[in-house]
Amino acid sequence: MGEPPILPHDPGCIFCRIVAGLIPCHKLYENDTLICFLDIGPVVPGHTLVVPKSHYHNVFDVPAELLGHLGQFLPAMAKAVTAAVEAPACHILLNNGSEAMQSVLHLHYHIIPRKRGDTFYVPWLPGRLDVDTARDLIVRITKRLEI
Ligand code: DGP
Repeated sequence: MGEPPILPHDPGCIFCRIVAGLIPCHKLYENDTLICFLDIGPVVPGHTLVVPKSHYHNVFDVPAELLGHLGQFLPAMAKAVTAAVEAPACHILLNNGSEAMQSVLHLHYHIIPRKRGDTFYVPWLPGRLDVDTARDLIVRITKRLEI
């Protein structure tokens, strides 16, 4: 048996401290790669966080393989959470950067079960996509796409 791998870790990060067992949480599940626990400030009952054990800021710096693990895992936890609170739907949401409402700078997904008429409100105010803007964006985005 070898030593367990040393994960990227930030001692000042609240989620790293939860992963290390230094701060308690209401844990739902964990494996070698990730941990799931109830959000301390649920926007609706069942609001759950899926958190990789390694410290990465967000999808801009997380290795693709880890993101793959998280992506494969998410449907099972989302199904369990929504079924447990008898919700027909859920958000699987990732705030990617401070300006996008990420307050804990350790990558995580929110699972937020949704029911018709619930109290969670997302102020999503659609604008209008005009043709010139769309053409300009297609050029600017596709020339930066590194795949
Ligand atoms: P975000 O804004 O996407 O970074 O969401 C961070 C979430 O983490 C927020 O909904 C509250 C939750 N949270 C912050 N600190 C703690 C904690 O110590 N324990 C738990 N369970 N959740 C936390």
